[in-house]
Amino acid sequence: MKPNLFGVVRYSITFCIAFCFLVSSVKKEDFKTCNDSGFCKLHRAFADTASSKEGLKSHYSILPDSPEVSPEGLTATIISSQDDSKLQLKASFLKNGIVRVRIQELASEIPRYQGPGDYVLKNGEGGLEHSLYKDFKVEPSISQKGVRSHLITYNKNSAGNDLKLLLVEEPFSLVLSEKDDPIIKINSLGFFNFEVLKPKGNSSDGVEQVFEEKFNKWTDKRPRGPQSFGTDISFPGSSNLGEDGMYSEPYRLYNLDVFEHLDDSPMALYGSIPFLISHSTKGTAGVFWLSSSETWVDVTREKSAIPQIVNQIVGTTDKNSMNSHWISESGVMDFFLIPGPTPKDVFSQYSSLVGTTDKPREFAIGYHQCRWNYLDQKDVISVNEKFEQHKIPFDVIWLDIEHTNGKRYFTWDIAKYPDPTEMQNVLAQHGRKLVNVVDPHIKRDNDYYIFKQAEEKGYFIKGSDDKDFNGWCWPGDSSWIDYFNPKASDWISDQFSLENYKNSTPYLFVWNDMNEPAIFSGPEITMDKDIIHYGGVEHRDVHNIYGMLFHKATAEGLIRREKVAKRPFVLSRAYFAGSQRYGAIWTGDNASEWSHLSLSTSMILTNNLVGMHFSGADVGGFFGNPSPLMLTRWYQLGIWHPFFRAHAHIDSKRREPWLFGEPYVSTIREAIRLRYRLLPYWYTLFHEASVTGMPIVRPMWVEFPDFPSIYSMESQFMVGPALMVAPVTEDGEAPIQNISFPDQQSFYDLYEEFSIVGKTARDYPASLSDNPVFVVGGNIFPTRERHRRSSEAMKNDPYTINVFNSIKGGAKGSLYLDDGETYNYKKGGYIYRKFTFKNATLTSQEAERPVGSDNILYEAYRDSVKHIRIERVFVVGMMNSFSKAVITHNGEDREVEVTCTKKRKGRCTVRDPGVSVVDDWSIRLSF
Ligand code: NBV
Repeated sequence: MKPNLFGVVRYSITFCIAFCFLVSSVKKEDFKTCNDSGFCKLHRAFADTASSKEGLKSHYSILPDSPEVSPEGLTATIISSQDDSKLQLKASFLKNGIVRVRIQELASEIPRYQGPGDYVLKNGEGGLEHSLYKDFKVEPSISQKGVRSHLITYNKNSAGNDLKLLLVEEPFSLVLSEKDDPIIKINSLGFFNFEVLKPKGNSSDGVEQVFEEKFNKWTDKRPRGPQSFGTDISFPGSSNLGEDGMYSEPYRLYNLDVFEHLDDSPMALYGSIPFLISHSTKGTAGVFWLSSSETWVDVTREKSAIPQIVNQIVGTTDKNSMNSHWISESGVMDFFLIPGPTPKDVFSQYSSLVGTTDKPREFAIGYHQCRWNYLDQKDVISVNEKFEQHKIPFDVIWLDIEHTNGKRYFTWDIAKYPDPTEMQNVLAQHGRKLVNVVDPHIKRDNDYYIFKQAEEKGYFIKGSDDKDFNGWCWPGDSSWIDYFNPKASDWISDQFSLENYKNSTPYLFVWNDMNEPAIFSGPEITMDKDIIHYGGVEHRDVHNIYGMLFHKATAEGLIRREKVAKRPFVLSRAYFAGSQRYGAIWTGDNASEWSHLSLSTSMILTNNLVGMHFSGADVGGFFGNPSPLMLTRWYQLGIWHPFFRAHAHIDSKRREPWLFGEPYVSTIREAIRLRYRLLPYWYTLFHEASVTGMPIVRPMWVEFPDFPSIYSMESQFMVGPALMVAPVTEDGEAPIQNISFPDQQSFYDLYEEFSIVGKTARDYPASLSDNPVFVVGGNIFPTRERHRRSSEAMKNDPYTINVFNSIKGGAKGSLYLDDGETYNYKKGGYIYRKFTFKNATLTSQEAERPVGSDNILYEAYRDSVKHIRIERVFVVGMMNSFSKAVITHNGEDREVEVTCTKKRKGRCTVRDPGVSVVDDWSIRLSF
């Protein structure tokens, strides 16, 4: 079994299933281990010492009488008894229960990078000021043992319980509690350790301080010297991480291009999101660590030998605690305690900081067909036609780096693609789009206009010699735009305009690859940390957000390129917290291996928990050649991931679905069609995620938080609240799937509609055509049942409403629709229906509209879709048989026929109830 949930850190590579084998040739020696990184090694050694001695006390304490209170929060001075260094602690409280803690030198001659808040937080640093909770109370106290502390009662959570933060003076520690139950503890293990910035010279013992650090052939000059920090953050009561979730190395959050990455490893990868969630039957909580510098995180189970310094004061023993040790290289120690208490609260609290997934273009949630590379224009058109012939829907075809003139992005290899505009128009006539790759490395070539302009304007990142930084990448000698310069970022956005990007049309969208940034000639295949960006910022401080800034600039370019702003679609490989505001990401270069097939779900679930909802994995596996069976299984899984794209390496064999013959092509067609039938449900989930921050695909515990037996489960997962997917990810003609049903709820097989009530598990032999999916009773979801070539071709199709009764009877669900491309929805141009089924009556009502919605845009949109009707209603799980339905619509009652069958676990069908999707109506089943 996989580790459970607590280890929901970051990024891409998450957790592996036991026994996954992969032949991988990752070059481990190219990448640092904790031991190779001076600051990681230092903090781990510090933690080992702190854990080894019984009763060892942290040498940090709060300077007596330093705590001060203002409406902005509490400040205090932390002092180290080892070197008398002083740090300033600031704690501020947000209205939704979040506590922000910032720690840095009280005074320093050398400025510290003040953090990436302006890029990462949804409204920048200033945005949080409006969310401050100023009405908190502070009570200082002295325990019987003479320990001084300050108890801040600041808010209530959604359960109505008081939230309290306890600041203990000696040793310095913080405890966040709900009522009097600790939920998060800081420095309770004594790992807090802060390297204070000092000018170069001799240390107090006369030894010259070491500033430089070497790795392989590279030297990091570290001009400001060591400045790292770390602390333990524990979650009492969170005990469900399995042993196999533990690694000897910490998780590494440092965006890197790790070629042929392992399937189960805490090594760095393309993206990182420093957000950790803990869940237990007691509740859900999290910590968001706002640092864009290299960060390592150890996640460990409570070791009984560790003296719990804080426990002695707050009086709990927390035998079941999960501990994390966070270590960052530079910037300010800045973290947000996210109190929950429900999973839903945690997602909404986190997204109040970094924003939610931006609503995608509707086509972007359809199927994407990619490979490195479609050879030429003829090839693209022929693939488009073959999809028609085989009646397989798809929305987008992609061009990789070979479409350019010598890896000069924004250009075309005209010999291969003689008329790119015509090519895009042909696709558009079929309701389809094109995506081109635009990488961040710019070929150093005086005849290349992008290079020339960027060089003249001084927009490139500078090297240590103050000349444009020159590194090696696909085009040979290359330079990189400095997105920290707002003018440079703006300029690159302009390069996506229809005038500047020659042969581009509004049907062209973009893919940002290699934006970690990947630099073949750099340390660990990336940029040197001591490079200085615009504004004097060292790359070390901002490495993990570089890729996001390129993603953002690209998305802005696409928004701007038409007179009426349209939503962009940009796929990025690198990402950080906040990237969800700019587009989708994918999990990078996976392999055609069974282990990578199941791993993809682990990675995508993790990304969904940490707000990066629009993510997917290369269907088929990037490296290698999948067997027809593996490819089919991969499609059957891929349709359940928010971003659904097939992709393949240039050396892999062609693998468009029809190349494999029967029964594979039909099975793949069925899978893709199922994705398209469910697009209204997916689009509604994307809408809800964009408002609430709820993950689109969810680990089981999010929907069933009180069932510890499924906490670690990733072999089954939820797509929204209604569908539980149990994908087949192993070889064999008909492997037996052991499927769990965690609640005393009705689960219905999506295809057969029989219900399973009160069973905890069941064995299913899964033959090739089986793609096990179960509907959780109590849900209603919309589908569109006509097979079309693309999502655009479905726009006017009628809806089917699928009602699945809960065990007690009754169900609810929703349907969201808008024009799928503009921002009119922001001003009310959308339809959002809520469905309820109660007492044999299905009701459609308008969901609450935000105050200030524009009625004109609403009316206009409503008018444009009012012809779209509900063509069918299925109600599954009915005890009785009904013969008619009474439709109440526009103040009138009408009767229509109903057919009920016992065979299908009591399924009743109302055909053509004669109601529009935009109206209020009810359908009452009657005898
Ligand atoms: O642009 C080529 C590939 C691309 O197909 C892939 O999806 C990216 O992850 N790219 C990496 C660079 C080369 C990888 C070997």
